[in-house]
Amino acid sequence: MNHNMEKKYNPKVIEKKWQEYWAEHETFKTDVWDFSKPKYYVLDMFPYPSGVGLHAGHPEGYTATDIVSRMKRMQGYNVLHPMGYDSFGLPAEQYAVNTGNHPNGFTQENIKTFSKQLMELGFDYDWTKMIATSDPSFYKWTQWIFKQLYLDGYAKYVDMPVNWCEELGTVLSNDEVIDGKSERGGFPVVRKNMKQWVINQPAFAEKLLEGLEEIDWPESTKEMQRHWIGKSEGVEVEFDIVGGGKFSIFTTCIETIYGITFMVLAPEGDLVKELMPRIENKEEVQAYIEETLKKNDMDRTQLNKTKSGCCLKGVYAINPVNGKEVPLFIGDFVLASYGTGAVMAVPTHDQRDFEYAQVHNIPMIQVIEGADVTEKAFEKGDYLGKGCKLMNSEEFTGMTVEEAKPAITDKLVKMGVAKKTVNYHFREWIFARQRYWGEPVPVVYMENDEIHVLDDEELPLILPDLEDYKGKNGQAPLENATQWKQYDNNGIKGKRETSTMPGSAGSSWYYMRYIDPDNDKEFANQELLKHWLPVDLYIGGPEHAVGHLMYSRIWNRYLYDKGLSPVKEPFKKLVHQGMILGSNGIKMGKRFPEFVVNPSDIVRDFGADTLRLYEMFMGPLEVSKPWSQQGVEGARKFLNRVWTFFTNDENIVEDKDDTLTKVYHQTVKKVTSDFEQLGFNTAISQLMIFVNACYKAGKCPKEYAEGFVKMISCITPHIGEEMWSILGHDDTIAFEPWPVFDEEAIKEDTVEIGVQVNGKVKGKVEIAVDEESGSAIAKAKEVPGVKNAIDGKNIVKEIYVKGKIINIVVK
Ligand code: ANZ
Repeated sequence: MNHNMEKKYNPKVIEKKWQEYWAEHETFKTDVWDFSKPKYYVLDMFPYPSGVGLHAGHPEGYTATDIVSRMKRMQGYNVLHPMGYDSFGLPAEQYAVNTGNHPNGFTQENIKTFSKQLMELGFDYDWTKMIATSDPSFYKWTQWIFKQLYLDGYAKYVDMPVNWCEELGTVLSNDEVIDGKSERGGFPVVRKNMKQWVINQPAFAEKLLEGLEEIDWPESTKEMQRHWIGKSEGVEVEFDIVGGGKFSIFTTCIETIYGITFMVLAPEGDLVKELMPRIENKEEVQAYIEETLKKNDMDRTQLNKTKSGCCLKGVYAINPVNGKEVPLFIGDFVLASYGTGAVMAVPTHDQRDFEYAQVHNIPMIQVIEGADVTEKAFEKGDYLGKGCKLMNSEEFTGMTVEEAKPAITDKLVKMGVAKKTVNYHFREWIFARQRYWGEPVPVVYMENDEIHVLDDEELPLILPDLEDYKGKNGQAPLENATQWKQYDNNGIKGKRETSTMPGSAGSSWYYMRYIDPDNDKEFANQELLKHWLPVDLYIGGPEHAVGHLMYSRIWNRYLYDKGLSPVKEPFKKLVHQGMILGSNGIKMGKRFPEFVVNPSDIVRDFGADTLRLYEMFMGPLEVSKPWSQQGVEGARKFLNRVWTFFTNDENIVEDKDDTLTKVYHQTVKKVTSDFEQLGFNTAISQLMIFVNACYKAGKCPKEYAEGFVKMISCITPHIGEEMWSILGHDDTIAFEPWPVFDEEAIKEDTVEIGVQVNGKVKGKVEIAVDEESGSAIAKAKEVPGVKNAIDGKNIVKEIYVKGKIINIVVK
């Protein structure tokens, strides 16, 4: 029978057919309680359900995880591959402000559109496990985890300087501020003191650093996290003040202590206030302090800023190593919030100190040899050279920097004026926003000023409806919820917190909830978490390197320490996909709307399988690559070619002749290992080689055809399923065993190796893999180029490195 000969590849029909089949049969529903197979948890960074739907970048990472999850399922794993929505956030809120409608309606609409689009791409998500962070049954547990953080002292309500953005009417975290402007919108951000909810991230700094050592993440991402944590080892030294009092400084370069010519205090620090009565130029100092308070940390610490400040006239400190009196200054480059809020300044060996000293005419003492004290030295970065010797440093003169560090520290420790310390640049995570569309913080400020955290039975604390979603005068919109705000329960009276949690709250633990999304007793069953964590493979954009990927590590580590997460690190392997650029090589976006590709258009015109295949064939997953419509057409052509060959039953033969054996096994081997390593473009190249070989052979043994269809079905599942059924199977291909390869069949029986004469390549020779040295060399000598080179010469030596090279030495 030849029933398929005439049937053309029609993705419209088969894609719909198989999407319906998978939905109807719940093909990809994971029984999380089935522990009989090994587990594999593969995770995508879930999208924010924006109003514009999927963009061309979404299918890239999602297809990558889809391929891996399909292969793992065929390899016998119980695979969990869920999808959900990071659905709290600013755009929905702005929509509410503009239209007066509740942001939830808008969000639900967007979620529907996204889910429909994702289903049209044929991803093997278990939709029964879908979550949305704005869903009360989800945020109940976000609030619950926050509550635990509060009860354990990690979430605190403190008065602190925050990044305030007037335009956005909210506080921003440090990573939402770039160059003194809001990341979103580019509005000015100022420092302002406010009572804030914060999470004590520095408490986890050391554990987070250690954890990085055990995970398979891009080194660049780990480095960004280390940098963000900013561990700094140094010494705290106490300085006496002439006429009474003392203060401490923090330095990482104690070896330069003989080079101190002044000290600088943070202008906003308490010490300056205490010293005020003794300061001769009070007005000048006061004016400078006020000036400083207007600036944010970024403006203050950037290297290229001028070193403003002023002297505290009449006040001197005493250098403990030599009793020298040194003047005190204030300068905004010293932050009250880092170290001790005071520095010893060594203008010869620190660039900021150097610039400050130049502006304020302060003398300099060089204490390290070889570092010439000019701006040039700083440009070269060699002013604190490794291995350089100390000078002008009493008994330490002549020691290297490395020797002097511990020696000087020892001396100061013995004098009782110093101790070794570690500082982290890592700050508290500001955990409240003056916004509506976020999780309410489940606390009440009681009439006696104490904080009452809600009982578990009161969770979720549901976001109330508002008539006006805009906060007045920068106040939280929930201030408008006059009824809701008032709390009166069991004799406890007070006012609810009206700010909400930041966007990163729900995404800090969502991957745990997928495992047990309907649990209403706990955030997830512990036995299930033990079985399913860690996530085996996590794919998402590099823009989350220090935000989401740091916060979720912190929440997990907290839960781990508490015995509520089974793993120290939640994401075992992490990969960032590259960006899909417009065909003009520029990021797709509003600037060049004509270059924006809508994945749904490609699905409509070419089919989902073509889109999937194309995005995987564009280049290595991790690199950014430009869109090419020709490439899309090429992908579609390849699928036509595949379809034409494998659905023609005249081409598929029962008996195996050996023509395709080698290329088939090579293909299985390469595709398997490429899929493991996420090398999809090279796997596709190999599949193309196989298809070409099939055309050349004119027929293909059924076993190989089936193996091929299984492999390609991971990339292009609809055509895969359809071809599988045409090959005579009734069931989905999803659980068919993954093809295996035979190493014997791949073994090359001949190799081509280079032949050198006196170290120069003169030609190549084909020999058997196990060729004897004597006959290999004899064959090599027959190669024309080699023959010429040795003709009439005296052969001194003949070397044969098996399977690699032959070298003939002549005189
Ligand atoms: C003297 C010195 C000499 C320094 C020298 C450096 C080079 P990290 O690595 O970031 O920890 N410092 C200390 N506290 C500060 C604060 N609150 N605001 C601004 N700067 C502060 O940097 C530590 C160095 O930064 C310290 O070492 C101190 O300057 C400065 F040749 O002390 B150093």
